[in-house]
Amino acid sequence: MDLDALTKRSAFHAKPDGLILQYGTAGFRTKAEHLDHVMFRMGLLAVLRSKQTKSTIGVMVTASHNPEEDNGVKLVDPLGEMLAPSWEEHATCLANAEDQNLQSVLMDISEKVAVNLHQDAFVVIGRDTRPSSEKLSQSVIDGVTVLGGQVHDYGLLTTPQLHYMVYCRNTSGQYGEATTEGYYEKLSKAFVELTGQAFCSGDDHRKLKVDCANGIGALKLGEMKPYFSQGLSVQLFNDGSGGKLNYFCGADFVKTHQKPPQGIEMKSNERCCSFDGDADRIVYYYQDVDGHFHLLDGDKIATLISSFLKELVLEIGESLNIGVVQTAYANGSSTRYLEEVVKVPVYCTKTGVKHLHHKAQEFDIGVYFEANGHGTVLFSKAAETKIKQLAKELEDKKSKAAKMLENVIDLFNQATGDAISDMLVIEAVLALKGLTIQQWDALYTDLPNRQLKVKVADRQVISTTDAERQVVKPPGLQEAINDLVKKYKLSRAFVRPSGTEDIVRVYAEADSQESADSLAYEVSLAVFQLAGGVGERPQSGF
Ligand code: 16G
Ligand code: MG
Repeated sequence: MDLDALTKRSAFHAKPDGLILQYGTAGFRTKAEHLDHVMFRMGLLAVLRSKQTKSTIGVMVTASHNPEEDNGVKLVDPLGEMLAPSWEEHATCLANAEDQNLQSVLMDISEKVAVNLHQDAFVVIGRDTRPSSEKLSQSVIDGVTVLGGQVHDYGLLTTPQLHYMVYCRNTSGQYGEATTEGYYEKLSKAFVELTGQAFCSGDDHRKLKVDCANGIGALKLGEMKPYFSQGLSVQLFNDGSGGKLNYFCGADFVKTHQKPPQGIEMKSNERCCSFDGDADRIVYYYQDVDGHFHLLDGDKIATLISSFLKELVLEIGESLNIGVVQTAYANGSSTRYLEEVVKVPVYCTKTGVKHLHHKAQEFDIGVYFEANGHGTVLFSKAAETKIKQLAKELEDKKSKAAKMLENVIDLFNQATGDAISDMLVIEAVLALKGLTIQQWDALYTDLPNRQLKVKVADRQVISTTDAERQVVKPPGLQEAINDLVKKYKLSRAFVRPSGTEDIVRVYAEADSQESADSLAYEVSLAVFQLAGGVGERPQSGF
């Protein structure tokens, strides 16, 4: 390690005085103008991680669904997974080190994790379409190269595409070819093969309108379209040519406001979906003939996909266990439907993909989705081998189902939730089962719910347990929530400190929208009073 070079280079990426940032649920995230030094340092850290794991590491520059002025960075581990939790601490230490201590903090980390500094390092980089992303990714490259690491800069990519590249590179191409064409070909081939079995009544079934949040999804889905045009015709909206990123559009906007994005022409009963700014989330929706908006979120997606997988598993007659993983935000009706109708075990973890992903790895087939539309399906190696073997056998019902499962394995981005790959799976399932979006929506009815935010002086005064469903601190808050919940029918409420914003989130559901709104409001007040609320008191009425 050339420490002189490091000192010289880091002077170009000075840390602003007094700025403290935390590697949160999905990496660092804040206003773009505060991130240059963090990018440089994450380049350094990626080199250490690469040396330690003797693998290619990914660095993604994006702030996902957050406003265009924000940016962020996260590291991708060798199998396309989120950075290991113990390294999140190293990331935070390194990002917050004062300039004059940078060297020693870096050496400290190398010692702690026992990095062989002579090992080669390889880092791949991707970025979203934010105006600040190009320059920030240059700072990452600067960090990698100053420590002698090799870089491949993919330029513009969706977050899941970068995860895919990392996974491909660390499995010597077995998972797929580590190029965008490789990604397009792998997914499209599986999609076209899978839907080839579907009976398609009329062209309408093959049409889908996609709101791309004015983000990277537009570019990449646009490139990919011709690869699967046989099976599906997509029409892109909010493609970045006019509007602003994530502004009144995208999956997060649609989910939180429960209304259609701007910039999309919706006719009644037409199937539409929205990606978020880096294309790792997706939600579906339609407007009925009376003009009512219907949202089909991550829970509805998990339900559709689990039922389909369960049927195929029964068909092949192998004892593969399926588990569904959700978070506390999952609508109570979805959990009930999964357990009672689909008859699959459901588990709840803390918010954040890494927690769901980890739990889903315990099953032969692990389906995980957050209500916000982030999720995928993981197949264990053993399940995959069994399925592939069966698919090779003589043509019969069993091998046909196995062949379909094989396509599903190829279609899902096994590294992480992916809006493009989820979209293709959903479209395939709808086509194969001959379901309209209305029929899918009618599988169960969501309990009315409401999410609110409360500002407090320090959100860390709240700590939770039981996958964030119970508060342990501050004293008295859980008791207050319990008392409020008792006042309403079919009700449930929880609060948790956000991992990405300086606020506390409140969730409530109940038998009517009025009750859900009123419960959410009352719980917000309790948080405000018992957890050090600041600014204006929560208001009722929405
Ligand atoms: C991040 C997470 C997402 C989670 C959200 C919660 C990843 C890749 N993304 O966007 O899964 O739902 O944070 O945000 O893990 P919150 O803590 O502010 O509610
Ligand atoms: Mg995202």
